[in-house]
Amino acid sequence: MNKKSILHLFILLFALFSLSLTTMAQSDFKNPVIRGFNPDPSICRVGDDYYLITSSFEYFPGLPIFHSKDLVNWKQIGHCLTRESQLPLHNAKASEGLFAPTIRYHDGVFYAICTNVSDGGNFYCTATDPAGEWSDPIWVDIESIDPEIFWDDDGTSYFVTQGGEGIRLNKIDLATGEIVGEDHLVWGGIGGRFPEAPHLYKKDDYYYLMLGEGGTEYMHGATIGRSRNLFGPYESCPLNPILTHANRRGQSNPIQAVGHADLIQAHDGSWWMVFLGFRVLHQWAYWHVLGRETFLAPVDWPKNGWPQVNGNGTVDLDMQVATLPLVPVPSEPVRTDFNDNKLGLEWKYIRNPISDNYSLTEKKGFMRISATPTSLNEAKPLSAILRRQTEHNFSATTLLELSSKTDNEEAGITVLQNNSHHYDLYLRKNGSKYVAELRAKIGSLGYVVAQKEFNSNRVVLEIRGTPYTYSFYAKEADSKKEFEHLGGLDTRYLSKEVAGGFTGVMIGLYTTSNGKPTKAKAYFDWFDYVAQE
Ligand code: 6LW
Repeated sequence: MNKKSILHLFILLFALFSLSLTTMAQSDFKNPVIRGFNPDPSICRVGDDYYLITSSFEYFPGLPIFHSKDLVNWKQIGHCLTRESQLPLHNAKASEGLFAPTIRYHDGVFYAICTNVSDGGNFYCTATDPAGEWSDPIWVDIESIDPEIFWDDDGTSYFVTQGGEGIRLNKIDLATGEIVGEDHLVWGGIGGRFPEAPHLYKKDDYYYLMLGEGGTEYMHGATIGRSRNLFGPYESCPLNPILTHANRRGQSNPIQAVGHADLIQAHDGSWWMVFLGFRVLHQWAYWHVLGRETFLAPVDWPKNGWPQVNGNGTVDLDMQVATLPLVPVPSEPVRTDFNDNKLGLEWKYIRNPISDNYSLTEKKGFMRISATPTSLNEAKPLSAILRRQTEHNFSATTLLELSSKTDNEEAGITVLQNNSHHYDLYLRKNGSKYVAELRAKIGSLGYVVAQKEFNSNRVVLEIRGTPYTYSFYAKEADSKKEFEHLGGLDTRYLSKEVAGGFTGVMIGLYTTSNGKPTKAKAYFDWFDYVAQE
């Protein structure tokens, strides 16, 4: 073989090796793809851009919007509801407010469809840029939840919802939100509890209707039916439930409650499913604290056939499957230094915030939060900013400067499932000194677990999480001393199984005067969040 042939052979072998590396790099991903409390995912595609929305309940802003180029790496780009005129949450108790949303793209317009169960009911907003701004809601007068809009081939638009016995279809005038014509109950699924989360797809001359069934806990699953006629009758898929862990195959899976799914055809023609599930902990009992998260699975959907999810309808934390070409997104910085004049998208308020209670400019480089009489135990707008706990193993640390005159005023850091289940590490005045206290609130049980006296109003507070324990530490900010360990509390009592509801543990920076008039202020210099997958 002459030199030229050897060179060509080398170039060919190198090209094949590079291609194999690229392919190898696209052959696995970790679930959940959006970590921490992000339930009821819905997805749409524009070209090779993917957009996803999740439910947000009593938290403000509402309906986070995420973007991806590969379905695996997601970055939040905004929220749909950022104004009180869009999102009244004054009446929202824990796990009320915004239930399951849908995001769709039609004729150049994005639609976010959802239900505010605490004020107004069903609505949709529109945008040409999914990062926002989004329009004010167009309210839809229909009693139901889990809405979506489906456009038929003739352009007719339908409002699809979960209503009582099953899934309802109503023609809708999208200019006004008016429901027109008769109400159609089209399919109730395969007989599971709570048929809900409907999503309609037109493929190969069939209408496919996918549901969540079994309830959004351990019996959850996704089922699908199809019909040549939009109004049915729908034939059940012989593989149903096409996704579930409520069976022998899924019973020991560390992911449970999979269901509430949405299907998407990728820009390369492959089919995928996003859905909710939760990462379960187990010590005799089962529980979860992170809330329902967003997961991804590949779908094999042959022409005129039925969709098959990940081969057998179950999924894993480590998915050994070929992905789209991966396009990583920048990871979140550990430190929030509060030097910017607005908070990052990961930060939320509970219900509609009182804007005067927050300032990033009053003391440059600090987040200033003014106390109000509302305590952590009340279903009211708490003076707090919160972010999701996204992993079982994490640390959350903050430097706090408390400006306070009385011992009923406090400020600190909390791990909060809801207003009746939270663990709080805070500083308050104690005569001429200060005291750091660790307090547990578990339903009707509440007590101060430990105290540590300090001379300074500047402290560093830290929570370290593991799957079974939250541990709490404090130290004076300007001393060389090590952290004082105040105690460890079970994660189990902040779980959904104990606290109930639909959200997940949030890590909050807060202040309150516990029911009395106050002028106290909390200045947070920085916040560090380190999470280990
Ligand atoms: C949502 C319903 C559900 O509206 O839980 O997972 C409700 N399923 O579809 C709140 O997330």
